[in-house]
Amino acid sequence: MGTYEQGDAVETRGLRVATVVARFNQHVTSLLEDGAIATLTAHGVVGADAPVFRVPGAFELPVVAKRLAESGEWDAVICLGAVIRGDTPHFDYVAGECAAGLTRVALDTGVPIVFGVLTTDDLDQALARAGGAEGNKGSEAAATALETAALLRSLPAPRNSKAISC
Ligand code: INI
Repeated sequence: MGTYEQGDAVETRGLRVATVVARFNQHVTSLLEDGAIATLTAHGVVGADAPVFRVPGAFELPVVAKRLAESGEWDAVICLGAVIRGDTPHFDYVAGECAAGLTRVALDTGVPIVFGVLTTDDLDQALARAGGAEGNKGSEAAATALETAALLRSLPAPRNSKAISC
């Protein structure tokens, strides 16, 4: 499995990052949340600049991410969930629609929406990625959010954002 390398020094001062956590498979997602918050805290993104919101399951992540992104309050939104295959075809719908929805929100709003959703065959694989042998995907999601938000902040604004209406 690939590993995530933190990019060069990221200027995180002043960044505001919201996290949305799915309660489904909470024993896994709470570990992802711990990892994400620890990484945000290590970069000085804390308190009111790093609120956590909860949704029932991964399927609900896109609609809440969209509202947060559209508010203009947040430089990035981290979405955390755990979709575990088990025996049900529900997995494919939940995981697929969640991923597609989050991608759409990011591209529609221009706000980085980070996909910190585990999609695994079983619980052991999920736990391995939630602070176990394979690292913590929540922590990686937070590092991705900070790096991407800082990069976007340093880039020229889109042309149409400078339009003045008369
Ligand atoms: N939600 C998850 O976050 N993970 C799952 O593994 C899961 N499974 O397997 O069903 C799941 N289902 C609930 C779904 O996200 C919605 O909350 C539900 O369908 C209501 O819209």
